[in-house]
Amino acid sequence: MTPADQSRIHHPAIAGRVMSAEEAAQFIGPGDNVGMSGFTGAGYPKAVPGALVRRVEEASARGDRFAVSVWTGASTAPELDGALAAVDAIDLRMPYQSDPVSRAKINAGLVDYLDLHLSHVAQMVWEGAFGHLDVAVVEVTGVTADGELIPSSSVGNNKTWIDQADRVILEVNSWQPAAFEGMHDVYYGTALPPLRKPVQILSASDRIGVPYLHCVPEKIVAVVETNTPDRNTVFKPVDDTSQQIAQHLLEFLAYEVKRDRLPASLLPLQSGVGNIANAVLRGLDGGPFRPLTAYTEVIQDGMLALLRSGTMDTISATAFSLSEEGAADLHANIAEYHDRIVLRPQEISNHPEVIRRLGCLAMNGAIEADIYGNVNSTHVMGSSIMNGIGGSGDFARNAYLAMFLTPSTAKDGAISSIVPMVSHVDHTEHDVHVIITEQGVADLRGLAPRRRAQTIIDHCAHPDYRPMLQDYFDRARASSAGQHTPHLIDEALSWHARYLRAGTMRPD
Ligand code: 0RQ
Repeated sequence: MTPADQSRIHHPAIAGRVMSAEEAAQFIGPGDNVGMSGFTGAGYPKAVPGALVRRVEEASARGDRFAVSVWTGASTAPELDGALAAVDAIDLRMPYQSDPVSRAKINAGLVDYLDLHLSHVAQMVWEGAFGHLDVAVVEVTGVTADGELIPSSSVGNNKTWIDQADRVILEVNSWQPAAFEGMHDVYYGTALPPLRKPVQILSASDRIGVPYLHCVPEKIVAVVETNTPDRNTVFKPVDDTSQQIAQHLLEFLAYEVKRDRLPASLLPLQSGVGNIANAVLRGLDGGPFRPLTAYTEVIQDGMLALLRSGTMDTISATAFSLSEEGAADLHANIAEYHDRIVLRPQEISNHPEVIRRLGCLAMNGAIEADIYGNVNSTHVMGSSIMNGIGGSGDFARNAYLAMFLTPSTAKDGAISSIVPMVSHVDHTEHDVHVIITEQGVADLRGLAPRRRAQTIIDHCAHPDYRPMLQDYFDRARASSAGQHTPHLIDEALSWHARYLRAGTMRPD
């Protein structure tokens, strides 16, 4: 617990509600809808979820079931998602998760999961689509003397949780830098139609809100002090495949600049998280495109490095997702970063209107793509969820250029990521402009379906699978009933069926 003289809570009435996590967890009851902070492992509550797990275990020892619905910004950490899922304390989870324990429970049919566009969540909660929010559990960096809440390393849906919940539990985490104050931009001008007004963001650096979350002090039933790091994002070393994908993307962007289809400083970047995104960001550092900006969801290490080197000017996002070294760099050099980073609520960081206006260049991962350009980002073999659509749909559907990046094979080559027909569709052929694998780039703009198919087979498929895809496409063209998007419908998903049966899509 933070010593009193270093307390981050400067409002006397709110300071009077400091208590243990165990006491705070008593404000959460079975069947409650609980809105928790947290986005890609940043700014999630660190103490109350563990105390809730202990309550659930006690209830279970008495033979009682204790489960809640957990609503967040996006993914959290093992001590929240994993720990609650492990004791079967989650009835319904939304809008995004990436935890292995939680994933297993969802895929076993034990947890209902709503996999939502992240920009949609707040408005659906405001309109009451998921019922009433009982409790908010929100990590903040501090509380000002006026009772304003200084947000933490993610904003996510916190404004909505605090506004909508009957009861608010705060976790005040003194591990987060006090100097975060002033970095956030919380926009309170949102409304449901027909009262909605334009969101006046004309560049990534624009601030249209206030740096604090508002909450009437009477709603704050408990405050728990913590001093606990965010989950560290562990990056695998950039491998050859990621590097090749990054290289193809950078060459493609250079070509677009050369053709005067993009400005030399590009357009605001949106980047998903992970190994490939990291390789792309690294490749941009010190390169010819500058000064870059980002209008994105998540700031990972590679983006901080771009700010530090001066390659990038400003980043607008809703959360950090940093490694231990990245967080140490942010904390040590916060003064330098402070005015060049804006963290916003996710309904604004992912707002379709703003993404379309700014002309974002969206770069997201894919599980598989089909020869006509439909992309599956979420499901393995049609039925099992991996993570969720997250913000990829918000950006892809509205981006100036929607690019999807994936290795051409998965599971040591047993699976081709390019298939005749995706087993699940997240991004339709209408929303996908460019597909990039380590084999090359398929620029689908201006191509009718049959030309798209040939381009994807030629440029993106792995050589081991290219002849199989060509054979499928040739036979479909020869015998399909319709020649606009030729398919052999009874064979289209046979590759997936074969993997499920034989453990490989490869021919005998
Ligand atoms: O599984 O670890 O069990 O082997 O999928 O694949 O190659 O490590 O790639 O971590 O970049 O994830 C689409 C899932 C890619 C991610 C996806 C298996 C593969 C591995 C992960 P294992 P990789 P990545 C910003 C935007 C949606 C959300 C989004 C994602 C695992 O990018 O969740 O974009 N995107 N958000 O083996 C079967 C295939 C497969 C496959 C990969 N074809 N068939 N399994 N895998 N391809 C962030 C937010 O919105 C919060």
